[in-house]
Amino acid sequence: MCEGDDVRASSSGPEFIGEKQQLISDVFNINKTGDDVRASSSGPEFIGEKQQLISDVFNINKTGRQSGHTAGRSPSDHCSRNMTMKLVSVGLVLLALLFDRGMSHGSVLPMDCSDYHNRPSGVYPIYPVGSNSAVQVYCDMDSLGGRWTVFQRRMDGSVNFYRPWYDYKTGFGNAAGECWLGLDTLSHLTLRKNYELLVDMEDFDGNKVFARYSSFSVHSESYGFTLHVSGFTDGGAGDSLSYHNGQKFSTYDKDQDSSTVNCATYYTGGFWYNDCHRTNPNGVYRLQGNTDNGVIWSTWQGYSCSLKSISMKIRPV
Ligand SMILES: [Ca+2]
Repeated sequence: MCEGDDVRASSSGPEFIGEKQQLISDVFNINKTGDDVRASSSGPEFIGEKQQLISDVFNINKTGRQSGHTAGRSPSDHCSRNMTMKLVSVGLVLLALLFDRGMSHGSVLPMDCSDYHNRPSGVYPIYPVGSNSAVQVYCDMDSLGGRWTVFQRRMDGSVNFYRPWYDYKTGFGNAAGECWLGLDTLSHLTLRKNYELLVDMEDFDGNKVFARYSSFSVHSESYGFTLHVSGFTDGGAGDSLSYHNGQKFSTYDKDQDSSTVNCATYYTGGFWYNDCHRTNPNGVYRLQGNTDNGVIWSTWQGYSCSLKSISMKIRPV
């Protein structure tokens, strides 16, 4: 996952939502299973469910207190206690409704960036596998309709991408900057929903192009995090990724490529190498110049011209 400690201070909006969400979860102990909450939480009905839940809690509390402490109370004690409970109840309902307005329709825990609506691009928490799976990600709310969950980004060379299997499996970097979300999270997300993929890139002359794929998924670790990508649409970049379709992921300490050499070592990155690549987005970041192991998208800039920036992002279809 992407480390976001230094990012949280600058993302008060989403963090605040997350706190409210956690508070509500803690109060009502809902969504603890980590299963898909969307099916049972659609819009106004779910608000009604929460209100009922709040009423139930209120009644339980009231019943418990009354049964245990009825002796010696004056009518005014009873009255003020009821008033206090009603105020608490109203407060909780308002909190639940406020929380609900901040979230998307029918989703309590945002599973990915598509669950955030009418927000600017930035770092937000998502919950790929339930309430205990919070991950900070960068949400691209601008490109081609927005709501993209960024799982890979290069932009300034601030993060080393020549890393071992464990790092690519669990994620590294900074959600606000250069980042790899992690194969575990990618696999969890894409096995639960159908996703499309957008790859945005820019060269050092300021030219911007993209490649889009209508279907993208990553199989589980037991299948080597195999890449499945198809449905190419050209945004000027050409198709450098289909060559990697069906490949397992490889790092310098786990060679699962289709070459006699260790592609991850040879091209100084980690990727779904074949024999070896048509694109090397996790290669060495170069400020300028030709390189064999740079950040490459060959169908646009060839095999030796490293890009200024590239980001890979997914959105449910
Ligand atoms: Ca090999």
